[in-house]
Amino acid sequence: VIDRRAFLEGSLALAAAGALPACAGDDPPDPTPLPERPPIRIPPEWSGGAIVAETQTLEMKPDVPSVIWTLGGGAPAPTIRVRRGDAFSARLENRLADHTNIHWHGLTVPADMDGHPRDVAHPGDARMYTFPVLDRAGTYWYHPHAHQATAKQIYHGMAGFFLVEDDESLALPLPRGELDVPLLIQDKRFHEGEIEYAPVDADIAGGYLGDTAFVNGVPDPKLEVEQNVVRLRILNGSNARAFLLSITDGRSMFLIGTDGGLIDAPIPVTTLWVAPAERVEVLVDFSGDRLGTAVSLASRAFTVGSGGHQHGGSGGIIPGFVPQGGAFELLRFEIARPASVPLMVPASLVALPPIDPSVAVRTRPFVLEHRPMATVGRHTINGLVFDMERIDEEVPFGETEIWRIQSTDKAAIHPIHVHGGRFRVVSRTTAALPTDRGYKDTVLVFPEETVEILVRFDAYRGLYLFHCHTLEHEDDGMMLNINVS
Ligand SMILES: [Cu+2]
Repeated sequence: VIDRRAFLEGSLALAAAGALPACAGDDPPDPTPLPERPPIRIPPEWSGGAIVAETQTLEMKPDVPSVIWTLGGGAPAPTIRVRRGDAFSARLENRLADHTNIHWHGLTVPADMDGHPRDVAHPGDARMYTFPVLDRAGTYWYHPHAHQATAKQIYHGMAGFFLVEDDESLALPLPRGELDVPLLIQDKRFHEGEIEYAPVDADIAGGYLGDTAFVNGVPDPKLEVEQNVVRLRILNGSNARAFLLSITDGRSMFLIGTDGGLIDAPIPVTTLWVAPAERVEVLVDFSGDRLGTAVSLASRAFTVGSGGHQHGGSGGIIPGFVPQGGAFELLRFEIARPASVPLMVPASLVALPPIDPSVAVRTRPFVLEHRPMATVGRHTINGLVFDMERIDEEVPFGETEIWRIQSTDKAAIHPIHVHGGRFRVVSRTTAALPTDRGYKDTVLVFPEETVEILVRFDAYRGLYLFHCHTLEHEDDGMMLNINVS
């Protein structure tokens, strides 16, 4: 049985930390200033061309220089913004001392452009990527996918947004410009001022968890907002940590998009799961907030599973360790100015085809297993540990299938990602999530849960991947080769 309780203590702790808005009334606002927060960074935009992978020294905490690994010179990497139908190209130059590549997460690209771990740029080499942008308007992302190096490279900073717009999305009365905010959330662990990535055996079980939440590379930042509706494009770029998002005063967020773009109509929610690699787009309405007040985006405390190992890891001996399910305050919104052009939450968005499992021609089973006693590959799919040269599933081009993903793990979550396109969620053995409504490329599978998804490859043939996006699980071999033929 899954226990998804969200504990009140999480919200109360945040209230005590000053995250709740000042009381409304006739009196002037409380003159006690809020504790100062660094402003959030918005990554520069980029539409293709040369991109360099290299290390840089940046202040990840104020006045604390850290060596980070960058794609395009920052963390997050530059935000790619393109139109559907555009031709995209990028030339990756690898100045790292490690092999690397780029996976265009969620995008439908030819197999040899997808960043399969057999296709890497070695140190000093370059690699060319070119593909047409076929996918719906949405919030996608890009990151390395090199063999047994994905976790380390994303953790050290190599990740950025890939935003697609189309005529339909641009015709909607949605917030734009400064009111359309990409938020890359990642937890990291510090050791003597350096971002530390040093997983021990125990970290492989539940994944590598951090003690500090960064939003766009800034710990505990603030974002000044208008008294208006704001669009947040939230990407969980953490290696292993899931977030249960909420606004600290309990107000609704309006879910408008999932991994694969907009849904049909906004869904009001007070909490929202976002597992590693998942994206959610929400509207938050600040139009009724008083100037000078503040409210925060937070992750509520939660528990999942019965096995307990997600609470362990090397954190058991690290002061300040925050287990899976620990509460975080993520981003403080400071209400700074009146609305420029007042917006509303729209009543409807775009046409969304129904989910019709009756069109599936077969069901393909995948069993996720955690084998704590194994010496190699403690996480398996269908009993297999990833082998780059072995084809595990032959999937016919253009045929719709149900993939039944069954987790036998009693403790850890597994966010399962399919390369090469998008899918729909047919069912799950726990209560449906609001994000199950939209197009997905990564689905959160809770401990001991079975999730069915509807999959079809109809753009390209070739070798794609099916894997867990808890990155320590992926590097441990929780990944299969899917050949579309
Ligand atoms: Cu996993």
